[in-house]
Amino acid sequence: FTFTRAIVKTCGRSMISGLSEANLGAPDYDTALRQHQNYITALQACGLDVVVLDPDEAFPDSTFIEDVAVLTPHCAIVTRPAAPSRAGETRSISRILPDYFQQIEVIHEPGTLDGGDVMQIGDHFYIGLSGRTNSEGARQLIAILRKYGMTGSTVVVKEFLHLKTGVTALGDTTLIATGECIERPEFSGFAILPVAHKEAGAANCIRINNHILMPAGFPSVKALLKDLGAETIEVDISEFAKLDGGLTCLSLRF
Ligand code: CIR
Repeated sequence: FTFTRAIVKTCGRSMISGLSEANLGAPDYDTALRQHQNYITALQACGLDVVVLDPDEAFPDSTFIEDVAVLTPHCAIVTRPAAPSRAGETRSISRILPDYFQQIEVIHEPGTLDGGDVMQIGDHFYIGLSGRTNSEGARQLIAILRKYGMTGSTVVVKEFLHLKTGVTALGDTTLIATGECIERPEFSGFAILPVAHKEAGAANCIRINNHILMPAGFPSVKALLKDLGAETIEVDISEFAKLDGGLTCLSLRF
């Protein structure tokens, strides 16, 4: 959970036609831009040097940059997003990653993988098998991780868009989870902070250095994290939630 940098991508006006199952209406672009700026400020408050990429109007969902790459201490992996409208998003990240990583790997057809399905805890990566990530994508990622001395395993995801929609790591031994992710046998060795359905959005938090970023508007989860003694920073991402996006999706951290 020690990071020094993050990459984010500013949302473009086309975001209003991004993919969504949320039924919360279209996002307001100006509010989203402001929220994105606040998100960057929060990452900086955690001590990160933030690289801000320009918006790309051709890709309405490209602000959810977490999905196009998996960053590890030993290599970067360019993913292969399953949503047809997002497939071309990998081009711009492929150009940038060599500035920061010597080893670049790629997920190939017929594998599909979204970074939102990948939860790293130390040298181990939990990979959600979701509507976006297939078993071939997970198999390729595990093979790449092994090559660099890391490990991966799969977790079936049924209720959520991505694994990290339902569970994120607050530390090496603690997860915050909701719905089906609370009971998954794969996570039985962890202490789990359970999040009720009505605050499910708060299961997507980001632990960075000594801070935990959490989405604004979830008072009981905030209280729970406070009891843990964690230093939390709340960020309002209501406009991104309208596109099924959480806090983690908006950045790549390394
Ligand atoms: C999509 O459906 O691909 C975007 N509207 C939301 C992606 C959210 N990403 C994430 O959870 N990692």
